[in-house]
Amino acid sequence: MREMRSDRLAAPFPPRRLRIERVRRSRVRQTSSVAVTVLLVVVATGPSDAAPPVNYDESKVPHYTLPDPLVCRDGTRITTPQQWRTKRRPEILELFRSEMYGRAPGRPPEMSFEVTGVGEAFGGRATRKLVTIHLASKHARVAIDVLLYVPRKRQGRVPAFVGLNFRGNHSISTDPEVPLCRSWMRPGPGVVDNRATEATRGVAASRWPVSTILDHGFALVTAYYGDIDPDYDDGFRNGVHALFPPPGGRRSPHDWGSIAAWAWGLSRIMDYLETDPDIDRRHVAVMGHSRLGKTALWAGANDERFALVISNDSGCGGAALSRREYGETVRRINTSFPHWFCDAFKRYNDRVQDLPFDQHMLIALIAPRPVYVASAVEDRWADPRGEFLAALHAEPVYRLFGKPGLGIDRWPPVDQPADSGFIGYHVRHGKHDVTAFDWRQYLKFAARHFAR
Ligand code: GTR
Repeated sequence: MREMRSDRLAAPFPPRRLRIERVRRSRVRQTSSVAVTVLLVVVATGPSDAAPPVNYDESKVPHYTLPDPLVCRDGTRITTPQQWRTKRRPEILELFRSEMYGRAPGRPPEMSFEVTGVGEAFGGRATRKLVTIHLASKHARVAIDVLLYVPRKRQGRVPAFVGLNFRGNHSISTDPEVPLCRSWMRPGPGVVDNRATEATRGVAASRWPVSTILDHGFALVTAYYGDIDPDYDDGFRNGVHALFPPPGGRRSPHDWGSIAAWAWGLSRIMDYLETDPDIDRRHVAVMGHSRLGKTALWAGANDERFALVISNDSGCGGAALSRREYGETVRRINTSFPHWFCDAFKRYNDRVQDLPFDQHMLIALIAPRPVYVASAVEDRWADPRGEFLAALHAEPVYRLFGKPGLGIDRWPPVDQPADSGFIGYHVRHGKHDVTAFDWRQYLKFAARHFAR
């Protein structure tokens, strides 16, 4: 039995239930003085876009119908991998580009790679490489510092995990030879005047089990996401956006936001990896957590050189279905982070049911390459169940290629990964984070697929 809830494909969208919800809410306002006070405060402080309360109640998830990944806008049903590749996949990609993440440019006019340091790390188990990617156009110059740890015990080229980090390359381990990141950083412990200090060396080490990754024969490649685009709303003037100013300084509603910029940066890292003699370019997995999990999915959807894609707790705008409106919603994410998506995405703030896609189709764009979606049971903001359902509804596209998908059709119990097919999934115990448990599954999944 497939999981049958309000996530049916092809069932009509019944607007009645939503209307009932609205009526109920307005009644509460009339009868509760607390609600009236809250309303007055909101009016007095003036935010025009006060969002409805966050929904964590499964019974309040609206009924919805997901667009069928295998039916084109003109009604054509896709029945062969060839049709998917030439017709439906480009169509979906273009819809995500124009309506959600924004259209990114191609390679920059000037790009060069500078190896600034090679040494031993992790007690001689790894070769550490420091590489700077220099990007330039006639408008700006940008440098992205890439850190690689390559296992020294190896025969030939090695497969790799590549993922952006939140706090600088120096934060992923206590390796003293990694230069302190000098780029703009969001406020946080050990960050002074938006710059990292030595106090932040190694602070993200629990999310990056470098030794274990090396022991499994993989290289780890990482870069600070703020080197690509600082994570604040500056009207898209800094970071890699500065390389490509829009004509006349006027952005189109479909121009790239920050997630698209970070994903574009991952592709530039891939450009470098293709030139590195230690890396097996056919076996590069892209991985990311949270906003960088959204980024990993979008990078993998756009750039088929990523042979495997991992989304860790990516939530709204990542693996979670937008139509469920559980936890973080499209309206909320567009309000808190107006720079993450293209402006056209804001048109869907209050009408997600009109989106010409949902996030199952983002996952489907990765087919037939293996993809792994991970949730955490306490991470309700990211809608763990909605992440599972998106993975489940990507399956028809994998089946089109003759590839097994999840192998289950119900949300699995906590800590029981479904990893036998080409779509992996788990919901682990605990909070929004990347843990040793998560990495164990990714290493196993990647080792199995890359061994083929
Ligand atoms: C939250 C945001 C999420 C997620 C997270 C993160 O504030 O609402 O979408 O991306 O940040 O990236 O840590």
